[in-house]
Amino acid sequence: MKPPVPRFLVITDTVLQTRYTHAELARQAIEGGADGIQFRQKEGSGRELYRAALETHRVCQEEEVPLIVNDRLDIAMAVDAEGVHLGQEDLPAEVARRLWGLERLIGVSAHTVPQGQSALHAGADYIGFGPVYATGSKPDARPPTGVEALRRFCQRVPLPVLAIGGVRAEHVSELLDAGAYGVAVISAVCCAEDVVAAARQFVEAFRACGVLLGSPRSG
Ligand code: TZP
Ligand code: MG
Repeated sequence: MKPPVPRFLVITDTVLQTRYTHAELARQAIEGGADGIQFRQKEGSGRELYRAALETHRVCQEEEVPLIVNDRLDIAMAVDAEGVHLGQEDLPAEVARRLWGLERLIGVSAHTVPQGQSALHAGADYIGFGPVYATGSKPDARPPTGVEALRRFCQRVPLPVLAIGGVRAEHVSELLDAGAYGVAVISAVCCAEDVVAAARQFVEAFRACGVLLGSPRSG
């Protein structure tokens, strides 16, 4: 069965911090209450990515939290992940859907309403919209959209929207208020001194808005 779209997706990017592996980050983020993990590694051979994603998936499976692989449908399929996240320059979502079937999560990064609508028609399950705030984690990021652009996007694209880019726990309330379904976060969790505590702050911020996350550790 297809898992629910995560509301608090922690993206493990080991370029930004070198203390922990993807699997170690995933374990701590889940311990803190993340209800989804995205494996994101822009560099390395297919073999390296496969090994690291496989190890990360084992952790996610133990904890019953879905793993979504960024960019690479081949790696996502190879490790039997729960989903894949595709950018505008990656494989089209309809191709991923055709190759991988209806039971997997497919996320698409969208920056404009037409991109969001095509993702909807291509069979995407959710959208990553951003960067909403300034981010230091993506060298080729566009300028921040701000919260009002997120609000307009959410009004026009009837899919769950995860706000991404510079998101911190204190933003959760205004992002949900703008119509976001959830958030996707790298640095606020993965670069924190205490990864578990940083993730818990997000869980608390969701709870303060009346949103209880579905993960086994967020209760
Ligand atoms: N896509 C848009 S912004 C971004 C990605 C992958 C980086 C998000 O990282 P951070 O550290 O949460 O700003
Ligand atoms: Mg991508």
